Amino acid sequence: MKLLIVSCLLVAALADTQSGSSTTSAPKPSDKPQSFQHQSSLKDSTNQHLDAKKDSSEGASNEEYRQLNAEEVKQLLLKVVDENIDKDRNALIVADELKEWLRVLQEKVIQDNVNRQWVYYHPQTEEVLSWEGYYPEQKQVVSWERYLNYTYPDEALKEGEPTTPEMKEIKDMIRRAERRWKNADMDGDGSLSKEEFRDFIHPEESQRAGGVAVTEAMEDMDQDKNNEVSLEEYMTHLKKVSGEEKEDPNWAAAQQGHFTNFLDKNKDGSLNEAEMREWVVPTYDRSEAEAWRLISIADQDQDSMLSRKDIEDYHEYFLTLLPPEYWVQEDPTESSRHDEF
Ligand SMILES: [Ca+2]
Ligand SMILES: [Ca+2]
Ligand SMILES: [Ca+2]
Ligand SMILES: [Ca+2]
Repeated sequence: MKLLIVSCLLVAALADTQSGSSTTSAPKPSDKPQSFQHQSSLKDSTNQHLDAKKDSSEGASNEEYRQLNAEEVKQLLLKVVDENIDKDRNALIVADELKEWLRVLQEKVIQDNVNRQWVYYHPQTEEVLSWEGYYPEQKQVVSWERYLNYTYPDEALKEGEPTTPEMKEIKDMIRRAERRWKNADMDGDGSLSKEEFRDFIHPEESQRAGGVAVTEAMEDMDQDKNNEVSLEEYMTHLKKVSGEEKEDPNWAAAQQGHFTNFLDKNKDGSLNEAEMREWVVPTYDRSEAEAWRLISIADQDQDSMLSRKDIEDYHEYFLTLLPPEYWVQEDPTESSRHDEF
């Protein structure tokens, strides 16, 4: 779960940003526009499953991750800046350097999540004919049946009408998962390869597979079922998925402003499917947008670059530049722990 908390932070950090803003007074972290987050997607149920398994193996000695103090955060940040971000070692950070690092981090979070879940389902090796048709290839796949059996209780997999509200909810989840599965299954053989599985877990990361994430977002948010998400429906959703940042008095106004000025392109007061798609599966480069947002916050001499001092002075805005391993305890089940950046 800890990794997931970080991934939420990171995804939120790679949020939409109003372009061209060069304000001199820095916005508060709570003013940051909210990027799309799933509220009741199948991801959550799968992750609960994984967490339950992990908790039982770790027992009660499961410590909370350590809170870093401000000085430690600054030192870590500068270390990351020097070792990972400042590629040309000139002690100045330009947008491209920041963008590349944000991209590396986002990819790592997604790949870790995919790896973790992939291993959980114990993929099986299948022999498939290569595209030339001559040499059989070994391919690891997870079948839909295996996914079902490993994710949901037996009772939910029985035929017939659900008997309790909880069962109905799980059955709805399974229907949603099946739609996602078919959407990710590019060759239509009923099983997912690891590449297909990535589109299943993170459809919002792919222009090809992203349509299903837009459909799910519509279903979650469009309460009056008019195929548009009104400002009110949007705010209701954000309140459900966001954490303590919503307690900040500026938060609601900032989110409403983002809806009106940025997401609602045709200014009719609600989000149609195309506008929802641009929010959920944006076509613009989120890493680049976030890089410029960070520069606009901390660039004290307005030269479009960040010095080490800029980052030190505004360190609380740069926490998302820390790689996930600084935030989580060593997890022996983490298979990709030793990935090199
Ligand atoms: Ca540099
Ligand atoms: Ca397949
Ligand atoms: Ca609506
Ligand atoms: Ca609109």
